[in-house]
Amino acid sequence: MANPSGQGSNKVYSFKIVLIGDVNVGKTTLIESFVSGAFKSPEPTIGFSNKIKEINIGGKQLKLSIWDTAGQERIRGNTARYYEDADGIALVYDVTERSTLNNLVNKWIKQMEEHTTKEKCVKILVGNKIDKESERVISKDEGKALADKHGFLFIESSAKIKENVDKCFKDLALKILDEIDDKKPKKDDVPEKKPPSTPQPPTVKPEPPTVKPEPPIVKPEPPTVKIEPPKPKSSEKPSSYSATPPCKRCC
Ligand SMILES: Nc1nc2c(ncn2[C@@H]2O[C@H](COP(=O)(O)OP(=O)(O)O)[C@@H](O)[C@H]2O)c(=O)[nH]1
Ligand SMILES: [Mg+2]
Repeated sequence: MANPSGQGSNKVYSFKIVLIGDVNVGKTTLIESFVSGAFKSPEPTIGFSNKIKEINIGGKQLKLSIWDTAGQERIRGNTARYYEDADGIALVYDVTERSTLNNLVNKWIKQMEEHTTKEKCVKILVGNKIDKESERVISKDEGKALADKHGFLFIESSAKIKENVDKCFKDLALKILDEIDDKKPKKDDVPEKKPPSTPQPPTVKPEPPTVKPEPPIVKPEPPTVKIEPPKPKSSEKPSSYSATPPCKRCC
């Protein structure tokens, strides 16, 4: 969820929004009123379901997948799946029933914190049924103080007379969009461009040549055999033999 799809102005942002709070506070009626615009007494929600509503905010196309549930008992076992990947959560109470606000504090907020998977999940506290002003037991200031304490957005609504119903979902969606924009690097966050540096000599050390030097080829010298004249035998008398042939005239 929260992933824009498409190009340029055709981008569609998909957000998952879940509603939590006690049975009978008006969650299903709020969704019906926002999605279809009609107020009707709905059947009590069994398990959980989701409705899709496409809206345009500030030129941005949003596809809201709004998840609805009955009381905590009904979503037990699927609780993690219900909260998983939620971009926004509406915590609803009935301004005429104190226990519904107490249960948000003691039960629903804890469960939400335990199961929310997205770090930047936006929450809005919704005090519903303000059309029953004469029966009101929770003041606007008390609701606002609780929202401020937890860092939630705050709104009071009436699903019956359709007061602040659209605003409730639009305020939530707008804040989710803000959070997405916060994640994008801002102009100031862009790291300065470094001037092109002068090319540095490579730091890689030249490897020694792997070729083993060949041993020098030694040319065998021709054998220096000395031819000595034959030695006269010691027993032999020196002869008058001469290598020179005898002269035919005088000898
Ligand atoms: N007077 C009044 N009744 C409401 C309002 N919202 C819901 N209801 C009624 O409260 C009852 C419970 O509403 P429902 O949406 O089923 O509550 P959920 O259990 O939280 O989903 C129904 O009878 C609704 O018609 C509201 O703003 N004002
Ligand atoms: Mg319901």
